Amino acid sequence: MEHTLSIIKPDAVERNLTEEIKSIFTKNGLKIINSKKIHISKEEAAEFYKVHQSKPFYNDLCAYLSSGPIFVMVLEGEDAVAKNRKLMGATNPKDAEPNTIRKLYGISIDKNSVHGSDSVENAKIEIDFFFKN
Ligand code: IDP
Ligand code: MG
Repeated sequence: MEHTLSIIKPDAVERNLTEEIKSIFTKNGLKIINSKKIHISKEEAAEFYKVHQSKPFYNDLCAYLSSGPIFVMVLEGEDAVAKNRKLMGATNPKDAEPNTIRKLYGISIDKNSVHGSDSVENAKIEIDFFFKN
């Protein structure tokens, strides 16, 4: 069984979309095996998103992820990484396929409601980041 990390970002937690988004995962064969609601610091967000540190949007991205509570989950299932990415939709909600989470709920390219690991390797790193004590 494969595992991946999903984050419901501040824009979606704030709009009380957590239960709706969780049900999209569970209805599509992804089991939520661990989860927590947390509010991370900008420094923690900077560490989490360090692969993007050279990007022009890095500072805003870190400020945004730490701007309010987030809901982090470990999803388990067959092809969990790819399945989650498909359910999320494209980074920019405008380009996302119909019925994907970002098409349904995303506000803009930065407030796009969810994060999902992009590979099995990064999923391990990201799960450890939030759930290894
Ligand atoms: P992903 O979340 O679909 O994997 P990434 O390219 O890994 O997309 O970017 C991480 C996050 O950075 C995105 O989810 C989005 O919130 C933000 N982001 C990506 N590209 C831009 C941009 O061009 N402007 C502002 N924010 C961006
Ligand atoms: Mg990414």
